[in-house]
Amino acid sequence: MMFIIYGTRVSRHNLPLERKSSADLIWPSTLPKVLLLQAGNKLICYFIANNSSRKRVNTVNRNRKMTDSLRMALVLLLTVLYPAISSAATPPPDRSDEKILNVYNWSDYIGEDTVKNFEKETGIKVNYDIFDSNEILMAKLKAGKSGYDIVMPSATYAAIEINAKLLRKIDKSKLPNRVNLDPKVGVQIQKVDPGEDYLVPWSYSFTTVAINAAKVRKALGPMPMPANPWDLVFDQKYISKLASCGVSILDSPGDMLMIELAYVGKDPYSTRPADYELVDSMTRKIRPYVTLFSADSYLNELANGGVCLAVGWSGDFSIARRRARAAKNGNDIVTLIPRKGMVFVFDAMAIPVDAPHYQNALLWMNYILRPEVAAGISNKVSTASPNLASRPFILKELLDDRTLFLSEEDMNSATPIQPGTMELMRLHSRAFTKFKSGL
Ligand code: N2P
Repeated sequence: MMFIIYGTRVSRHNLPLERKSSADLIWPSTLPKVLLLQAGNKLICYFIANNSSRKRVNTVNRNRKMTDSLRMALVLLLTVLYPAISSAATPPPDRSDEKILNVYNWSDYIGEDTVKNFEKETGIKVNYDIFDSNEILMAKLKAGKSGYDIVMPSATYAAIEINAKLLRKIDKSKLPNRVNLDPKVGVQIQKVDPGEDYLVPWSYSFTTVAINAAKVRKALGPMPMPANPWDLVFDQKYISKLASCGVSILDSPGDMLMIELAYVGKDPYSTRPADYELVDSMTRKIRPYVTLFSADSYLNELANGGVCLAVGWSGDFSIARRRARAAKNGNDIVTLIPRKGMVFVFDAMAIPVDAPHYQNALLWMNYILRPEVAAGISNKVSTASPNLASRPFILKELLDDRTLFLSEEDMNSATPIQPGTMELMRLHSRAFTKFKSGL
């Protein structure tokens, strides 16, 4: 039996040794006597000679005193087990010939025929799963072996994932259709992925607030609409009235905290505890009036009249508006554009470092970058496409919609993209859990 430790940071403290003094290390007799450690690119083998000492043997300078059987054991370890150990840092062998692609995307975020046409054209079977928050995606990537070949982080989170080496570099030579991208979009992506080595833009939208116009007017009674649309959500005076027709808060810690911090006049990327206390004292007051926390079903709730106000994504609001119109149910869904505090959301395709079907993932990316394919997605889910060449194929009603394709001025007023950090994510998540639980 062998005991193997994975990892790149090796120190004596990582070893299961009881250290009495520097010269006196006791190796528990219940543990195996051979250890393989990886330090950077170097493989180190520890041979536990007896109960009170250890000898280090590295791959270059083998201990000549080794017995034959030990040498045999080492050869076995190096040839059979080393590839398995190093797999934590290097991508697994590509299994693209299985003709499979596992995609993990947001809900309501793909065209009518996007998957079907790709399958027909390539013979690759697409397994399509959905998620509804960056935190869930991040947890999957951190746990590893998700099996996904394509994931869709938002830019701020993608920065953390790139730094944590959870994503694999893209072979850009396989993506000739990148020429179709809007260079302005490249500027945004470069904020989190300077060489555009890991991310291929999918779409952009805004986190803002939408209302069912008639229901909100009725619920507010004689009160006029506030000048700042965020007051409807964060000022007790308004939200207490709207609770009767339903209020949905976006179930996404990052988006909500950025909005809340901006609302109380603080930096949306703040890590100062005092700023979070300020947010806490505000959200505490409005918590009783929130009737739903959602990052997906809110769209239908808005369309069907289940809620009259929702914080969510501009593309989803447009889908809700279209669904309500198609159903002729009289619900007029209006996206509001606050002067400040909207969050600029940028989602991009990426390949997990351990994706099993890397080549298929590249085929998919290049396919999505075709103008008609990109337009097919935008036309279905109402998001602004980063694909400049797709513009001629995009429905005019969407192109003319200033709540989707924002004016330059509105665009500049939204909270810009910045690379996130684990600390920021933790602060956002903690504050949001407090808000949700009401504790
Ligand atoms: C979900 C679309 C928005 C995703 N339907 C935001 N990252």
